[in-house]
Amino acid sequence: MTMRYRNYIGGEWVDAHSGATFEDINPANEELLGLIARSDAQDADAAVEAAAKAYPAWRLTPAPKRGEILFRVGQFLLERKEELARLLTREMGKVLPEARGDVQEAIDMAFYIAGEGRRLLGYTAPVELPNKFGMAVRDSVGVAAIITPWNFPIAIPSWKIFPALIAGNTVVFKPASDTPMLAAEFVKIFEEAGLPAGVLNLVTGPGGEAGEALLHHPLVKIVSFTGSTEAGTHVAVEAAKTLKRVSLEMGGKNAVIVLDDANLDLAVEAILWSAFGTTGQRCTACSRLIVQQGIQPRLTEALVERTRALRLGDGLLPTTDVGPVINRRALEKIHAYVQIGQQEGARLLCGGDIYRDSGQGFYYLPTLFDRVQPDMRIAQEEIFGPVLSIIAVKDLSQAVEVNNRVAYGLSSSIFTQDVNAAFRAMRDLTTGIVYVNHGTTGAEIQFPFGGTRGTGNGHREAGQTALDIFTEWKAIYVDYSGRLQRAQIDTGAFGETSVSGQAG
Ligand code: UN1
Repeated sequence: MTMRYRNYIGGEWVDAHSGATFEDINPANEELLGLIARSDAQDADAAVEAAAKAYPAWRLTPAPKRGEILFRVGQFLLERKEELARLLTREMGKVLPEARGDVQEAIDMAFYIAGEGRRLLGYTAPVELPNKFGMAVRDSVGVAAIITPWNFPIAIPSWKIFPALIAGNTVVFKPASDTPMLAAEFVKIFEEAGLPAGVLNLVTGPGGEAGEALLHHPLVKIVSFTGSTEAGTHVAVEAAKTLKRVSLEMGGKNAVIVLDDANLDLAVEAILWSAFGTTGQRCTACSRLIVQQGIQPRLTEALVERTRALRLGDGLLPTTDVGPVINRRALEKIHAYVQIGQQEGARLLCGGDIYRDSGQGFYYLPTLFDRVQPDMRIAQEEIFGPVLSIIAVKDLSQAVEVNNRVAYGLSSSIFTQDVNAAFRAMRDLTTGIVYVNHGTTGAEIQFPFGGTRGTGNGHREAGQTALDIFTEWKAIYVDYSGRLQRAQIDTGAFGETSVSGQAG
């Protein structure tokens, strides 16, 4: 029986008002998984109105109480980790151990942020005048529109939804149309955990219809978006028209640097995991290997051998190393980039084609290029698939320069045993995340996540910085002198009068 998934608006599961649906397909075998509500602007507007209606009461719910609900969500996620991970693999394609990791990241975020219910720290500082007190506190902002991609169908929504809710905002959640089922299961857990109606709303459907309405609705105060740089730029431009706060996480062109003195075996393991884990479909995936000339032959040889041995297949099978890519469009885009690479003069070492042995599903052979020049399109543009370009350099300075000379700046990594080289790299790599002796993926939720240049617009998700996206600072001054005290003024025309006589 085909599952039917609905929107969740004001605490009710409802069809799109038009009754329209779209199909959700398993990328491993093209099986139909479910029929999903195809929302348009009218559905999105209804969700925003429900969120706006729920906002005043949620804002005044004490943050520790909000936190208790989020702790319950974390507990339910933990109990259902396996079930959610299996659905995630079927809907999105990543191999089961990685799907479990995706759910685990949501669990980590739930518990981390639920604890903020008893922190949400502001600060006090001394003030200039006697008998006066100053403090800075965090306030909620209003309705947040949360627009998420398919590659981390539960982790990325959790990075946005938990901080938005703990801070007292209400949410309209618009997941990618490739992974709406997992989004709906996630929302059901909030419902079961006792989140009041209207605080979290779900609208599914292609971005062009429902998503666009969220960018324009005057009651939406924050837009938090993860996706391509092209789509994110559009979000920023449209949302600016009504002065919304916009937080963007976009593309990456992340590199691993390997210096001659590196631990070769460790570097090989880390590069394979970063480049071909999640079939290369992470914002943090490694798509460039910047290697010093001395170690290059041995490293390349080891990588070719190991890449050829990777087993493609359904992510539910324990024998699978690399799952499918998300859909046919992605498959075609990846293949087009491989052809561009060959036309540009890079040398194809292995892979380089659609894998058709499985008959059905969207599989691409893990692909390695060498003789890649830093300015080639395959070394500059985000491919979002299992394609790694090897770029040779003579030393650390050139490696850093090549790393930094792309339009993105999410993650970078260096393998070396030289502490001086490692510290220079930490200082000079201009990405939001830097790893030493570890690949480019695997960020933990208690640290800021985000990037420079075309990767972001200055915000950082996760960590304490997540709260800055979803709160408004309010500075409060309390003058208990009973007199008019004037900050910054030496002497004044108005004099200093005692008003109540209770000063001091
Ligand atoms: C992403 O690819 O958009 O750091 C998120 C990592 C994961 C999150 C990736 N924790 O690779």
